[in-house]
Amino acid sequence: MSTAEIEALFELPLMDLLFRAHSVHRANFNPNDIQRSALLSVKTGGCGENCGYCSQSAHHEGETKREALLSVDEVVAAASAAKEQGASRFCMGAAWRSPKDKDLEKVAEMVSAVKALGLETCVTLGMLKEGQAEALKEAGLDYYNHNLDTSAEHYIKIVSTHQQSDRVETLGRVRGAGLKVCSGGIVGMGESRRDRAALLAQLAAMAPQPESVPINHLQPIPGTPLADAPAIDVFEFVRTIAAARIAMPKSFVRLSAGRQGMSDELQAMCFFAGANSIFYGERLLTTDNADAERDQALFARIGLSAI
Ligand code: SAM
Ligand code: DTB
Ligand code: SF4
Repeated sequence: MSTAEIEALFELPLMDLLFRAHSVHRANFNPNDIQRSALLSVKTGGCGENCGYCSQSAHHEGETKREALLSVDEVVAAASAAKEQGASRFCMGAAWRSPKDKDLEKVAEMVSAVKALGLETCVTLGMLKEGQAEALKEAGLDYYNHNLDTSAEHYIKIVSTHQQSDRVETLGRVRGAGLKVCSGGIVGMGESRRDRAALLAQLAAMAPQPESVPINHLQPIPGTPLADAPAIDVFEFVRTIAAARIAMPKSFVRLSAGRQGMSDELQAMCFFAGANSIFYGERLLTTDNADAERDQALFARIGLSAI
């Protein structure tokens, strides 16, 4: 679908858009299923990139407390706890522009150990160079997360230390190594509706489309350039989920950062619009997530089952 076609979806009356998105959702998935991924920051803060939304950039006053790379044992303990709580996938994030080969070896060990617990594995480590995606695949990695984050046009206003095209290149390496792709973006960074449509068009144009598409609501971090970004209308967020579902009918669309601040009703509307995955567990990377008890209660009330 083109940017203009996706923009036209955004322009529909909300009820028409929801009906269309839910019909596409139903034709491709059981609408009562929800996939749950847990997240762990395995290396926190001190990142040399200047992504304007991020709590981990060394360029921002609001940088979070730095932590060195965790040990394999620490990661395994967190992954076991996540499995116990019901997560099916464990995603490990590192605040790197790109991993050094020595770091990658350590992460590969983490991946193998998490895989051995019977969990699906995902990592998000920044840009990859030749051969690194293959090494991760070899270690048992299922998914690589690397978000395009926003339209190419808006990206240059948010980050200047790399380009969105660098991210596209890494996604090519990930796909080339036979890994599944997790790629999505952030809504609420001062972008226009056209930027949101352009991001979805760019993701949808990938062949094959990403298996997993996280849609994050900006978590404004004090001391970052986007701390005071204007809030977007909640229905515009729902529209973004619905448009993602229509443009990428077979992808898992993940209702990602920002759930903590959303009402149960708003989350239910996002699930109706086609979101069928969440980040599950008390923490995202450096900020709090909706807690698991609340999620379980919500799923029980509305009849969603974990897959
Ligand atoms: N350094 C790697 C990278 O940039 O790809 C991996 C970690 S980075 C924190 C992973 C993703 O988290 C970003 O691409 C962005 O989509 C999301 N993210 C980071 N900070 C966020 C925030 N404040 N609100 C919403 N999403 C955020
Ligand atoms: C993604 O799309 N969202 C996650 C994960 N992929 C790595 C990260 C959200 C981070 C939210 C802000 C924080 O906790 O630092
Ligand atoms: Fe944050 Fe990743 Fe950007 Fe580093 S590269 S500042 S960790 S989003």
